[in-house]
Formats: sequence, structure tokens, C-alpha cells
Amino acid sequence: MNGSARLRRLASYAFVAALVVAAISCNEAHPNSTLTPHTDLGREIDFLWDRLLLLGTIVFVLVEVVLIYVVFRYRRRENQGTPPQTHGSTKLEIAWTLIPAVILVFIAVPTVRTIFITQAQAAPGSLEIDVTGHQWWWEFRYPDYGVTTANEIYLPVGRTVNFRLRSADVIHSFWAPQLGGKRDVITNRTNYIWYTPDTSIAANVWNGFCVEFCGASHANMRFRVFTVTPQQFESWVAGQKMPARFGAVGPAAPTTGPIPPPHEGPAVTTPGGPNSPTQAAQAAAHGIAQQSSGTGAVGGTQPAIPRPQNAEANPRARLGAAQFPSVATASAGVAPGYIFPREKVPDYAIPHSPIPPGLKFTAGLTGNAHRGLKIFSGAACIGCHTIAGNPMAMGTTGPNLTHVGSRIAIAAGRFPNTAAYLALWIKNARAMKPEVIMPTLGLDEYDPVLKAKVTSATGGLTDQQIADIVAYLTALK
Ligand code: HEC
Ligand SMILES: [Cu+2]
Repeated sequence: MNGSARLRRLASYAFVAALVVAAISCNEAHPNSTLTPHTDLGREIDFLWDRLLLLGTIVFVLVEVVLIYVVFRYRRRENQGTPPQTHGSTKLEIAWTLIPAVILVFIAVPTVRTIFITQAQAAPGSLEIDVTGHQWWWEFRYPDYGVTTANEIYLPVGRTVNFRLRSADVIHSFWAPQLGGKRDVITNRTNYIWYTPDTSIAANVWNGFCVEFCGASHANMRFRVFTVTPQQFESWVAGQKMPARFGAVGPAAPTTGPIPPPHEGPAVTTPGGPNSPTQAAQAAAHGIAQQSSGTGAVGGTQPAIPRPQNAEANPRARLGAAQFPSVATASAGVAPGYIFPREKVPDYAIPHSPIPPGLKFTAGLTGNAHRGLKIFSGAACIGCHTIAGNPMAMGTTGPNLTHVGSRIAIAAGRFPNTAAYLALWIKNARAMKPEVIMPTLGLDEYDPVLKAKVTSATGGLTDQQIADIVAYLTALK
């Protein structure tokens, strides 16, 4: 291939590449783009980026024009002798020292200004959120409200939020690209980042990520930010402050809902519960995984959250108020406070992770939340999980499950929060998420970390027991 043919070929490659870049950047949907900020902090950084990009482009174009001109204008011609050689030029040296210095001033002034703004302390009266990075999930505490959650935060628009970032183990990094950031989460050190979500972004969901490699499941360490109106936030806080709600378990319960493998379509509830036919119809209409409150569950491939159902009678009689007082007094299956409507969650915020091949769950099982509460409270779970209102569950190694039923995803955004995924998760978390700290708990399941099978001697749970636990957890709105 001669030189000009090669040049032409390169040019056509470059042209195609430019087209691809243009096509990608014209696409509307950029849910994780950092170039469309929705907070004050995000805009400060965006301003700096725009300014530097502009200056850099001007310098680049000037330098390239001069370079190309010089290459062609002064290229070697035939029969040309050695051109005159020069050594040293004070004028030139002053020029090429001064020009970059001036350029640097233009870069330094906005940079330093932005650093001062973004590193300043948050304004007084900000909403404080304590963020703790764990391998591989996020713990969020609202110290002013006594609310603890995992992997999902609600922020009122228009109010500055001040994140206090700490790590429980290794270095992580906290980043919700469209809101602002990112900032490292470091062991034995508290970092801060604050921003104020624009009032225009109420009723939105934003993806968040861990962006510092922190081990096997680093890529599975995500979170969701819900930006809501101040009123919705107050309502959400009020609900989250309450102890666990058990769900609507009526006197006629248990109504049933078999748990199919998640790759099968939504199953049909067995008749029995007062709401069952309506629920089934709703589920069919919305393609939503169905959940009959307090009892067994149904999952489809649809990553839906159980919808609140009508509140029913008090389960106190069945549970024994003395043993689980708060659980027993809670009677409604309806979430006690505002929760972001499941059907409004955009697709980019819904997990699409595949289920590991070989992991199966007995189809058609019916869970019972009463039994689930007892099994949960007597199993290893309570050593790692807290459920406010269940005095047995006080562990802090894993996420707080007090209102786990009101979250859209589990396992730090890896799977949708439906009965079917919950069942598989409890059965073999380590198959669902590599090397996760939560052990494999399903009877006869293979624990890929311990490299051993789970037996009944090591507390292995049957599918029926897991279905019961799932009924209990999904009732915790
Ligand atoms: C050794 C501690 C440990 C034990 C025992 C344990 N878990 Fe977990 N669990 C964890 C950890 C850690 C996570 C977070 C995993 C992740 O996302 O990386 C977790 C996550 C979960 C989640 C998802 C929560 C969320 O918001 O993402 C559920 C549900 C859950 N566990 C239920 C159970 C149940 C039910 C049991 C008992 C049958 C149990 N766990 C036993 C440590 C444990
Ligand atoms: Cu990480």
C-alpha cells in the first residue's frame, strides 16, 4: 500500500469514528452522564470543565495550525542545503515562558475558585446523611431523624444535603454522576461532600456507584437516589422512623401466592385471600410481581415491588405480643410513609442482572409471614441484620432490613426487590453476588466461598422456610 492510499484509508476510519461519536452523543438517554448536572455542586464543576475545555480547544487549534503550517512551509526541498542554525533567543524564551504562564493564570483562577467553593463546609441547617461504605453495599443513616437504610436514599429537593463519608473496611468512592461528586470513602477518615438537588428534579431516580475498586463485587456496589418534594420527604421519614410493619395479615390469612423461579411469568394466586382476584388482575395488567401481604409471594421477571394492599386485622393474637411487641402491633400492609411509586422508576434504575445458572427455587411454594418471622428470628440472619421492632434482630454486619419491603432493589442494586429474587438471594447469596459476606443458607446449596455444601447441621434452610422468610421480609414496608 502506498502512502496516499494509507492516508485515505486512515481518513475514512477517522470519519467513521467521528460519526459514531457524534451519533452516541446525540442520543437522548444519558442517565449516568456527569455532563448534565442537577445540583449546585455539579454546576460548579461543570462550569470549570466547560471553561477548561474551551481554553484547551483554543490552545490545541492554534498549536496545530502553526505546527501544520510550519511542517509544510518549511519542509525539506530538493537541492536545498542546510538552513542557517541559531542558538539562543532571549525574545523567544521570554515569549514561550510568558504565554503558558498567562494561560495557566486563566486556568488557575477558576480552578482555585471552584476548589474553595466545593471544599467549603456545607451550609448550616443542611440535611446530614452518614454514609458508610461496606464490601459491597452502602449504609445510609439520617442522624437527625434516626432513620437507617441501605443502598437507597431519599433527598428533598432544594435543601442542601451533607454526606459524611466513612468506610467500614477498604477504600470505596461515592458517586451519583448526575448530582455531583465523586469523593473517596476512606478507612479511618471522614470525608464530606454536599450538594443541593435542583427543585426541578423532584420525583426522579438517580443511579449511584462505588467508583474505587474495593474487591470482587465492586461493580455490584450501587445505590439509588430518589429526589422528592420536601412534603414527600417528610412523609417518607415519618414512615421510616416507625418500627417494622408486619404487613396486612388478616384473620383469613394465610392467603397464598406460590413463588415461581424468576424466569417464569407471574404466577396466579390461589384463591383464599379477600384481595386475591384483584391482586392477580392487577399483577397481570401491570406485569407486576405480586405480593399478597403477610403471606406468600409471587415473582415474575418483572422487577416490581410489591404494592401495598389493604390493611387488615391485627396479627397480635397470632404472634404473641410479648415476644415481638412492635411487630405484633403493626397491622397495616400499606407502607406507613411516602415511597417512590414503583411504576415510575425508570428502566435505567432497575437492575437487569442475570440469575446464576443452576440456582433454582421450588415452584409453587406458599410463604407464611408468621412462620417467616419465627424462622428469621431463630436463624443466623439476626446476627447480621437489624429489624427495628423485632428485638431478636440486632446485627449490624449486613443492611438494616426494617423497611426492606419498601426498597426497589436488593444487594446494592444487583437484583430487583421481588419475592422471587429475595428467595434466590436468601438461598444462595454467594452465587447471586460474588464473594458476598452473607453466607449461602439454602440446604444442600454449594457455598462458593467456603467451598462446601450447606447441611442441616450448619443451619441450612429449606425452600419452604425461605418462602416463609420472604413472606415476612416483603411485609416489612
Ligand atoms: C454473616 C452475616 C449475614 C447473615 C448470617 C445473613 N446476612 Fe443477609 N446480608 C448480609 C450482608 C453483608 C448483606 C449485604 C450484601 C451485599 O449487598 O453485598 C446482606 C444482604 C441481605 C439482604 C438484602 C438487603 C438489601 O437491602 O440489599 C437480605 C434481604 C438479607 N440479607 C436477608 C438475610 C436473611 C433472611 C438471612 C438469614 C436467613 C441473612 N440475610 C443472613 C449479611 C448476612
Ligand atoms: Cu468499590
